Amino acid sequence: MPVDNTAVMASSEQLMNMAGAARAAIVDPARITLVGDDPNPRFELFHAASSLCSQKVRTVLFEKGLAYRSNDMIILCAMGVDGIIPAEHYSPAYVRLRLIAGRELNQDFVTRYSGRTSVESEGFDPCVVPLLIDYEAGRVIVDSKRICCYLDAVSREPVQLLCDEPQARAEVMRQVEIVDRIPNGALLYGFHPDADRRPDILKSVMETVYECKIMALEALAAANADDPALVAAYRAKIVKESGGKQVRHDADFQRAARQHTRDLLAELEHTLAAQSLPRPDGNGFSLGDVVWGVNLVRLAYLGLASLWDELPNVARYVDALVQRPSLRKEAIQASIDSLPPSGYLDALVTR
Ligand SMILES: N[C@@H](CCC(=O)N[C@@H](CS)C(=O)NCC(=O)O)C(=O)O
Repeated sequence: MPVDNTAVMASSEQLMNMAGAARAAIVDPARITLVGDDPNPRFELFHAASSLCSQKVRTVLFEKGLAYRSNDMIILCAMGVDGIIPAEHYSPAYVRLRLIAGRELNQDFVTRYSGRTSVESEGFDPCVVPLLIDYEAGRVIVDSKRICCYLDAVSREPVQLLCDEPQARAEVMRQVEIVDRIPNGALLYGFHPDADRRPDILKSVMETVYECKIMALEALAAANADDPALVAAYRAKIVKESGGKQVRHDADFQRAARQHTRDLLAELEHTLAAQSLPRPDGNGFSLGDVVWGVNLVRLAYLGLASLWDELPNVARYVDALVQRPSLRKEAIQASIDSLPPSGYLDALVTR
């Protein structure tokens, strides 16, 4: 992505201070690590091991061999003895970092829940991961799609994930946009009326997830009442999560989300059959393969690999993608390590 004129720059010292404050919300310091052998890396990532959007960014960082400071955040709220424990990415310091980055987006806050998380179609969610800091450029960047494109632009070696040739690049970006609009929120959080194959532990977490999120966000809005920008951010998030709560058990909504995903996979089958996507096992590995790879692993984890039972090209594509070391580590292994066990994911790995 070319560095645009609207890029919001900050001094390295200012960013270091803000990042330090955001890091302070991470309860277990063992989740703050250095990836690579640079003790003072150019990049710092706030993310979550389990998060699909974070997995996309980490896969790109892996492909590029880039060193970074990794802040693996807990993105679920929990009930403690003294009341609600907010997720770490809801902390005021982290949200302040997102608000800086959000100024580049030229988008209003999210105002509704659709089950999708695309910034372009839904607006800016100030309370999510991932977020990247580039200390050399003095920039904070949000939105996985933008972060991935940014990293590809600043570091062209050892693999270039977006090629220079305009037509091929446009096709890769078309795939990236398609994946960005998959209703992943609906598929992860929602209760499907017919065949809900999510792990039981996950289902039981999802029974109260929205209540916990809203309670935590209300408390944070009240505690930061003297900071209008933070309050507006928390209020926007409350609106979105309240929408999710309403449709969590809505059979029509859940069926539509799954059907939409089915349709996108059918479209992918046609694209692959026409061989207009580069092969993921060769030099042509692209950002499209990164985002499809991460998302197909997630669908498999949720027990939705049956969606490509009748799609032989997609099935072959999955088989090739799961061999890629970056996807094995950052999508498959990270999901195994951070999410409740799913026999469907195990089946994918042992194939
Ligand atoms: N468009 C954003 C979406 C970010 C997003 O929705 N992140 C999810 C994890 S994949 C999250 O942080 N969820 C926790 C929450 O909503 O509280 C991106 O691609 O970065």
